[in-house]
Amino acid sequence: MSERIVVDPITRIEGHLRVEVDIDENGVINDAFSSGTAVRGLELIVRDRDPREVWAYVQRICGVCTTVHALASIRSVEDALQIKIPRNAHLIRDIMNEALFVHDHVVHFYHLHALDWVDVVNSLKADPAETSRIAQSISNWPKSSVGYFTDVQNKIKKLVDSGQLGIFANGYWGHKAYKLPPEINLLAVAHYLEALDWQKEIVKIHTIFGGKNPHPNYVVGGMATPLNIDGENGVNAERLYQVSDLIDQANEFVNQVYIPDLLAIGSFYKDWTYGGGLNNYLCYGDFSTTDIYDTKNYRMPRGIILNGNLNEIHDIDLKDPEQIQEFIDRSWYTYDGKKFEGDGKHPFYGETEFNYTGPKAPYKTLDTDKEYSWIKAPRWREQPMETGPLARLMVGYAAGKQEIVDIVDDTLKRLALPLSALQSAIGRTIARGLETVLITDWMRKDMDELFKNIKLGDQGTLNQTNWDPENWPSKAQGVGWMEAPRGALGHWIDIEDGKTKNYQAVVPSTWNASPRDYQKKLGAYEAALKGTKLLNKEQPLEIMRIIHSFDPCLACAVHLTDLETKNSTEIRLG
Ligand code: NFE
Ligand code: MG
Repeated sequence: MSERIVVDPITRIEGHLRVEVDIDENGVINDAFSSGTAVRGLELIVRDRDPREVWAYVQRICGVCTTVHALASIRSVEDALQIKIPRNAHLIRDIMNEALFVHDHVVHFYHLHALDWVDVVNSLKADPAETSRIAQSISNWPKSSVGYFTDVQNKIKKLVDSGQLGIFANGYWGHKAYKLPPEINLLAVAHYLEALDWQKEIVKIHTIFGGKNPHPNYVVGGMATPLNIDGENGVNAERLYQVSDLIDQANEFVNQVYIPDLLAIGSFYKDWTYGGGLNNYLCYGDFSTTDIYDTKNYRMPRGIILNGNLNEIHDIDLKDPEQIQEFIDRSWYTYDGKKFEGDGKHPFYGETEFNYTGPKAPYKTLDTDKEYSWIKAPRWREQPMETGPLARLMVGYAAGKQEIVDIVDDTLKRLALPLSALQSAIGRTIARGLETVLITDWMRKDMDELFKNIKLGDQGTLNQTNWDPENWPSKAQGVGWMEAPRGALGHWIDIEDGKTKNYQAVVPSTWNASPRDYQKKLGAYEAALKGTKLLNKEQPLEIMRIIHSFDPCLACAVHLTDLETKNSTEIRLG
């Protein structure tokens, strides 16, 4: 006997995700279905446009990863037209992406994920003096006095007494799966509030280099950043030092608040080993110390790991039609107006043709034996893949990248855990924290190099050779790849007679949230849910923990919302 549990929408994510699971009589999940319930058609909107302006449209795929689609887009055009960018532009692009990662990961940890592990209401039972003692024992962060934590606790008490929890509403407070002592809960809630303040500062790096945030300015051939070191206008010395200070502040926050909290919380959940899943990891790699085409000199190495076998790293060719393909067997699309079993398309030949065959709203459950998602199923050589922080760390570890090996080994030693423990929801969350430490450090190094170049007299940020469509070949294809906070991101462009003929984005959350394929191989979320026991099916906290550990972004995954689709916010028990 199995019972269907539906969570729709999954909250504290970007966009609309629905999860349906079947549980057995013991509450263990024996099957799972991940469904994107909104559709975007941005790939259609850019057709026939000038390839050089596509970035500004596709950047609107998402308001969370606010820069990555612009960057992947201009990289695809530069690849097609063989445009090389100046060193300063490469550095500025990387600093902006690094700033995004740090912002995104901190916001994910505190605001989108922590409350799956932290019981806000339980923090009222804490002794603020003990919280203060713990805080000072794990970090030098100055805000750690008894008075400070007492004030935070009083704020929460007022919220709870008013019956209106505001930003903390709708949590499963008191659920048996919460394991933290009240003092650690109070510490985490205090930092939840501090991180809200902190996050609005770091994005100023984007406003300085890219004019605004969200959605800063990019340009094919470099960056639209007017470096003018001694000038009154443009990005002058004062502005550059502002970026430099923000980088130092990010470094402090990550190392003195985020990481100590992560390890303190993680140490209480070491035996919560659910949520591993596929053990297939995909990383395109990024953060090159030279340029993006030099894939051997990535700080985040490129590669694929299959079935958790760290002894073998498979290479990826994004242009090989046999490797990356999107399948639509279980998704609401057609290819060439039809559906063929097992017909995958490489993104250069990809199509975005909608074909909704699901139930009419309101419905109780999706017809999960047939098509059930607006998300396609990307596969690498027909294998489903997990992408994102855990995948990057696994590939980097397997590749023997020293700084990755060191931080992973050191952390596992501190937590007294084996490497295999990382293959879990909590492991994914730890991996995200560890890469944030590395990336914050790279951001400092990249900024130092930018300063050095400028001091040597190099203020160039743009290369406009080959900018005139008159000089372009009549046909050209290019791919822009990168690592985005949630994983491997690729944009494929097909240019004909100076216009965009076809455009496809295959996005991290498309990989992770993918439905089954024709071989019935589950997507990463689906696989990660299987085998997990729900302590209370009315409050499926375990589903939130596992799905949130991937940091889903459904806006990205399905790339305009279908105004016909109304989503309800309740959890439906089928
Ligand atoms: Ni909308 Fe995104 C990231 C991209 S999602 S957040 O990171 O690309 O998968
Ligand atoms: Mg797509």
